[in-house]
Amino acid sequence: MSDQKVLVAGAGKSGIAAAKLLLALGGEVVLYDGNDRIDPNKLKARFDENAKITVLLGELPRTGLVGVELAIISPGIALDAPFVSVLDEAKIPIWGEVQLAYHVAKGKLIAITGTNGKTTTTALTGEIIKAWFEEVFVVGNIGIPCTQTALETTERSVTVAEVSSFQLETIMDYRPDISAILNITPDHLNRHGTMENYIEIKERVTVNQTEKDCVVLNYDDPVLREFGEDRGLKPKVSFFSSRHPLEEGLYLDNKQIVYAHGGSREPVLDVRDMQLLGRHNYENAMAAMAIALRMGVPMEVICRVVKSFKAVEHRIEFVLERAGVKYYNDSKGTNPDAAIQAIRAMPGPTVLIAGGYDKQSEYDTWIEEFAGKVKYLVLIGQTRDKIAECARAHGFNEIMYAEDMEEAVHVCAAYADAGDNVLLSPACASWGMFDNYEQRGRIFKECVRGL
Ligand code: UMA
Repeated sequence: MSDQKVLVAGAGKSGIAAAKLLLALGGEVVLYDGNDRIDPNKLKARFDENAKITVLLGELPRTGLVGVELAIISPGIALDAPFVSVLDEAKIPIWGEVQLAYHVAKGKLIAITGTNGKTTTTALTGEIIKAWFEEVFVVGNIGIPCTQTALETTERSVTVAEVSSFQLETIMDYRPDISAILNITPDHLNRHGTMENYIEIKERVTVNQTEKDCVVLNYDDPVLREFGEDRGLKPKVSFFSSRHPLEEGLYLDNKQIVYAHGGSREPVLDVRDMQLLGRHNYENAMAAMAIALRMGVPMEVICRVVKSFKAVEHRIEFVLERAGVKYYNDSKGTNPDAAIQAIRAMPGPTVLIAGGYDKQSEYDTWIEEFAGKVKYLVLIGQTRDKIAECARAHGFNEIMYAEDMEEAVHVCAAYADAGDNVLLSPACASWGMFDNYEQRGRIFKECVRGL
């Protein structure tokens, strides 16, 4: 990549990390962002004074592409963004930021995707791998761009990456040694168009894998079961299941995780010894265990880490108890399916804060989960009216509106009785009111602590 002039699109975390990587490799960077309100001087100040970097903001002028040989695109940018057709016309190849990292990084790669649970599974897998290997990087959609650590990796490294559908859209020869697809339920359909397209993009994590590689799949997900049973699939398949005993793989039998292997069935872990709660988390744990087994980590090391692992921030995270009311932050519940898991995990009556950016999701199955659990629904954000209308259509009328998070938390505190739970689990993305789900979760926690 040395001496190449590369356009990096998007000046968020991924774009900055990709630009720094390209500069370190001796390239020249044109850093482009569609947001013309960004201060170009502040952006430039994030790089060395003499760095070979040009910043372009707003509409991309064709002249900005002179000499550009490659474009690296940030995950948040859809391929139908207007400037992408300019790149296509100029026949400039487009790689995702994750593909660039793959091109540069060394060592083993584990790539974890799925609609829900991938952050928890990535964090847990990272902990298990760290207990057995010396050089481990935990990166990707979890919050650290893959390009940020790519140059630090060596042949001895293991990179555990959470990869989103946004990131998989623009891979080229990306080939993880082990991939995992945890589940596929509707999400991001505003970007990917159809469910078929979304499924194809998720399954793309395996597209370059060979017989030497492995894919870990959820047997209970009909799409993934069929995918894993397809004889045309090249990587070896490891299934896990929380609903069916398996001949080979990890499955849940009542409270025991059982490892079925070569004709034997060995109970290896009692889920009551785990800190993580809920069936979805037992599935995440089994996926992480299957990955670690493929990496050669001994079962006793795996189980020790799984037992001690606590929930990640923003995923059904207990915040505090005040006046007998327990507050939980599930800001990572950014789609209805994830939000269903959070409602199911609540120990009793719940006042729920939801709403946000409209990803064209359907809310019916999520609202059906309210019965006997959700006492009041406090709505924020762009989707307020759509959710309220859907809730009323399902006979749920205990709905209140709040203008911001602070008001929402105060309404919850006023309406919750001792013994109730207050849960932020929006079923929507954060955009429009917040920069990202992390900021939304942190603001929620600040408001709760300020009560
Ligand atoms: N931008 C444009 N044109 C566009 C869209 C965006 O120029 O059409 C610019 C924006 O003005 C902004 C920049 O692109 O300056 C933002 O880039 P980005 O959205 O790719 O965000 P990053 O900061 O690089 O963060 C990304 C991931 N964000 C998204 O996928 C939206 C982060 O995942 C990830 O943690 C980070 O890379 C490191 O890998 C967040 C996310 O919401 C958590 N992911 C989705 C999810 O989990 O559901 C997929």
